[in-house]
Amino acid sequence: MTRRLALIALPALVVATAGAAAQPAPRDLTPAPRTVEVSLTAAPARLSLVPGTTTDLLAYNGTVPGPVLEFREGDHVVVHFRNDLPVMTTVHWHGFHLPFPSDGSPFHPVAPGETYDYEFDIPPGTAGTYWYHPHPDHETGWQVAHGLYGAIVVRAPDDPIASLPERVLVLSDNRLNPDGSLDLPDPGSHAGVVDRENGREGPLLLVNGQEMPELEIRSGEVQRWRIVNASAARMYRLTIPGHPLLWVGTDGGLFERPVEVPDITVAPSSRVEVLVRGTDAPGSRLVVFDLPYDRYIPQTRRKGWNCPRRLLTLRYTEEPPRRQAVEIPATLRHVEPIDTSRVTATRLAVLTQGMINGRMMDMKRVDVDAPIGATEIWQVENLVGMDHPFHLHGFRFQVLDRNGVPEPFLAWRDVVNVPSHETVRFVVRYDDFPGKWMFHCHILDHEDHGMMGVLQVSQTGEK
Ligand SMILES: [Cu+2]
Repeated sequence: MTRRLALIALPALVVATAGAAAQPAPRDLTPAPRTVEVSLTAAPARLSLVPGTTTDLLAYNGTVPGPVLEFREGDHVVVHFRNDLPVMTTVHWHGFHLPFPSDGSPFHPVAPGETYDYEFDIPPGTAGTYWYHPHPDHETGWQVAHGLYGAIVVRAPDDPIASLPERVLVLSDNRLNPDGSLDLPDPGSHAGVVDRENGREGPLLLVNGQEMPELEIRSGEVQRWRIVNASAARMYRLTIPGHPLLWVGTDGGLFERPVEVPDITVAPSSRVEVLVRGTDAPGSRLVVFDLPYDRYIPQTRRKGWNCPRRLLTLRYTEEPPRRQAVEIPATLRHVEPIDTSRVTATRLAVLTQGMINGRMMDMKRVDVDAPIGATEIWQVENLVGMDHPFHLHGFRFQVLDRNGVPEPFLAWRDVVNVPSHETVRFVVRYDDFPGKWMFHCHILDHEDHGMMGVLQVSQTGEK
């Protein structure tokens, strides 16, 4: 409560409109080749999320979402972070394989007024869509609800669809009071309990910080959409009526082959890449929807969960259709399977409401100890009546099977949704970077209330 009062007492420094397009990257501070050096500041900001009102938020470099950061495989990255918030924070580089001190986990908090340099290399083969957000102990949901999140694009030198026009779409949702302030109920109230159980959701759906933005497409064009689910708890099921989606990638980049789907589910914190083919006539418009997805226990299902929600308008330009058909390569890249013959342990993570393996998070405890270089299987079992998206820090993984059904194609992931009463197995190799790596439910309210554990990866013989 004191934290909230302190925040309101601060002057809101920026009054601006959150932008529809993705925010441009900050200036690169170094001329050095293959090095990206940027400044990132988290600070209070007064922005307009809904026309006619303003909301006191927290923002990276003054915008919600924060700037899109762009790196290339092989880059060395330095982010000079400054915490101008009235509260402790961190910046977690979601999905990145990097040294432990740069993970931005609760083990490396940054106090108000302090700075912290995050420094890491972008490994070859990791081109994809990632994102950054705070990860302080117990406060992640509160800080993300205030606007602290941003997308990252990592590019490969040999991307076979690099020539397609591209959009970065950061999805988030929120709940505002009539005066524009954030609706954050008292944790002890009924609404607070429902938020804690469900994960906080709201009816205000934002794409790059804007409600129902209009995106342009030219008839005959194929666009590449990189979609980030930055919501605390909302599961999106995207569909473009009359337009099948060509699903080409997930958290860690492209698949080997595109997969055609009528709609696509994006769990909290995960990312997808889809190709959208503009098959309608010039000048036409249509609405892109978020379809219902039942991830809830019946007692706390939010009202209206079973109604499709409008997400954005796709507007065809008046230009004549592109005459030349756009060819999508049948093979996008080679995805090397992790060698399961080298597996030395299977880790069991049993998910119940608010707990993993019957325990709540304790920063002083190590839940799983593994040697560096080990290949392991994680078996994640969800014993309860709602979905839990499971995220592992530091190491990307490949899903092997779901309820014993082999995964139909290889994909690099760092989060996998584990539906109610289902079991997912994935394989992971801890190929570098000793440290303490979090694994947790990415419904932020669940994570903040302790649905998290610590994987310690050690040099052999080190403890
Ligand atoms: Cu959960």
